[in-house]
Amino acid sequence: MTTFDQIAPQLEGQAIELPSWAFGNSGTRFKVFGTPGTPRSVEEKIADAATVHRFTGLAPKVALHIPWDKVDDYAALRSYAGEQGVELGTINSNTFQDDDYKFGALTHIDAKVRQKAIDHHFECIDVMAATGSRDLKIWLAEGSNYPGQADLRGRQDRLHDSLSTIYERLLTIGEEQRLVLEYKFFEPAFYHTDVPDWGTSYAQVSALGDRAAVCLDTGHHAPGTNIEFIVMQLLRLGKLGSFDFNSRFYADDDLIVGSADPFQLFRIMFEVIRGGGYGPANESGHSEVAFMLDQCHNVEDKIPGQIRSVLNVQEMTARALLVDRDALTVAQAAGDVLGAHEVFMDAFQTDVRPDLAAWREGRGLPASPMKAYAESGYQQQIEESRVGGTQLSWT
Ligand code: PSV
Ligand code: MN
Repeated sequence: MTTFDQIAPQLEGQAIELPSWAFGNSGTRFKVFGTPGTPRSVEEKIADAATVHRFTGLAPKVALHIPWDKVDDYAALRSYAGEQGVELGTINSNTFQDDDYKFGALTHIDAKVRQKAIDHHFECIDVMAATGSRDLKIWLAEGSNYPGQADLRGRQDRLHDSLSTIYERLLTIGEEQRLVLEYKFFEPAFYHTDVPDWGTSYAQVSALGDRAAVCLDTGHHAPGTNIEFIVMQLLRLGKLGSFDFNSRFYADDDLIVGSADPFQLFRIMFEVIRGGGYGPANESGHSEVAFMLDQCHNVEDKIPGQIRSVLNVQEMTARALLVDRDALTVAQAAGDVLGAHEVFMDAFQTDVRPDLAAWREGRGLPASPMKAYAESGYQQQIEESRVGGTQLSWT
């Protein structure tokens, strides 16, 4: 049996990146509900993200989405984040909310529209240079709704050309910057999507070079997909760049990670650990795989929603670390089907919450970050002070 004390050192330095948009209002195409205390500025979003980090010690970075988080002075925003105790992380581009992109952006048949989308990515790269961000994350809402509507092959070729131009520019701003390409099997397009699966993302990023990798959003697969298999394969190929963690029951629900299927999160973390994707940072201070959340809190309070999320990731990481890998290897080699399964399930069924509470206290963190946040008065304070102005949303 592996014990908590044996795995505890590996919990040090776990870092989960928070999405700035999780602190703004969000909803469905039917309704976006406002919540008292919602940020009216990027700075207020960063202050809320820093609050999650203060209570958990797990979330030292905030990812930005451009233009949602556009400001005049990114160097000043970087300093502000530093004063709050966090860093600015992944820069997400956005080519899905502009009329020109109705029929595509990086794949559009019209070179002028493609150039506009490329220029947007150049702007994101300039932002990265000012914020010190490592990753440019690209998700494309491109595809078609009806068979025959689009030239599937032509779009794939144009995507390659556009991504190559962006990638070449990215290489000019530093040694460590990376392009990560996110896939999603449908939505907003319903017949075909230009980057629908990990294989297409892998083919596109492999054609770019070493500093391009795949982003795996856990909500972007057909129901029943074995996501941990994809994790294993991408790590095996050296192309797992980042995660967008969330949970789903039906489609891209963007619910709290680990809430719909904690066992799936455990299985994913097990493959991440076994594949070498989890661990101490390299010499530039980064672990290779970026663990980001991509969630929306439509009906629950956003800050405790994010606290719950990072705690869920930490709990499933601890349980996955508890798998007795030696015993598992022996059972697998012996063809002991049920023995191997039992080793795996023993770790999953272990309640690590009391050990984690004690571990946190030993590091000057609250034993229960959820309770400590609820008692801190921060929620009341933002609800009372953030009156007037326009609450930020995903538009
Ligand atoms: C698309 O559904 C996505 O997962 C991408 O990561 C976007 O950038 C993000 O959601 C925005 O909500
Ligand atoms: Mn995503």
